Amino acid sequence: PRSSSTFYERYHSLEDIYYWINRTAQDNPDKVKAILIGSSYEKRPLYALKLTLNNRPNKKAIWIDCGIHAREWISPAFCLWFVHYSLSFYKQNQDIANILDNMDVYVLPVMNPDGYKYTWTTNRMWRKNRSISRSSACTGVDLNRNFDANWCTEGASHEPCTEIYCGAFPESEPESEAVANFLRLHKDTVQLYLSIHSYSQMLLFPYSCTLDEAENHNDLLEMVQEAAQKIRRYYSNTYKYGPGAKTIYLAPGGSDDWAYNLGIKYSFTFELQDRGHYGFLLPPSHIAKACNEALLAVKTIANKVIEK
Ligand code: ING
Ligand code: ZN
Repeated sequence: PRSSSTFYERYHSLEDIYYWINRTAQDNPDKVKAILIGSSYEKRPLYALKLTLNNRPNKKAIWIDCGIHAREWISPAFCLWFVHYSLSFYKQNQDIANILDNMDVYVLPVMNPDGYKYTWTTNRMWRKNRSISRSSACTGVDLNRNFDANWCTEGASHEPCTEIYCGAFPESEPESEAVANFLRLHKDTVQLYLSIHSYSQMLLFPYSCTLDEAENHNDLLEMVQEAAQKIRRYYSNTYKYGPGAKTIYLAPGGSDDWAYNLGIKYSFTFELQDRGHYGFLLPPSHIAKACNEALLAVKTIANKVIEK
């Protein structure tokens, strides 16, 4: 018999997510702070939650962003899942306790609120943000091509009508600029960068913007390999892993490559479920498993970063 789904096993409108952010901060005043890091093209606030479950001094931090791409609904669902899990199971789960005792976690649930809203009201398959171009009738920049990492070379486009439009210049978009500004300010504490996408079930790391190997390639490879092995073992699911350019495709201007070049040496992009059957339209009944396996990957990688 199927039990009814919880809040975290459903997809939520942007308004509901803003309400949830506010409520989560209010209900946990000693553990959670909402930080306004900027605003979107259409002037919606970009709130990140900072989780501090242990007040130890000189802690390092993890950054997790979700919802860079509007139609990838499992991604914001994961950010909510992660925050809820952290607050609920800190006292019971060794892995999450070890992470939160050693690191603060910044979670940006929806990096592209204008696009997310648009997928709920107008076009479910929208990917980009909603910025209006000066040179074209087409709308939107691909925020994951708008960062300053081999910006707009092969794998991105100067044509505003494409899905991989890089924008007028690096960080031309308020959403990518806000994240970049925040990470520049906090680069000495943020040790692990995670960006959550879907779909295709992959654990990716730099570089995506070039075929060159990252300086700590072997470390990064070992981390995602262990995470993928655990997902196979505990969830019987397959995730590919490797550097973005060789595992998925050449893609310049991505946030993980940019964060890596900034000095955040543990930088990853996760592509969550599925492998294309439902694609972006992953049914709500799949949220729990998709989030739990991604959570296992986060735990595995974060705990390996802490050991380093
Ligand atoms: N995939 C990512 C994209 O932006 C990616 C792949 C990862 C690109 C890391 C750049 C850096 O195309 C999806 N599904 O969006
Ligand atoms: Zn994406």
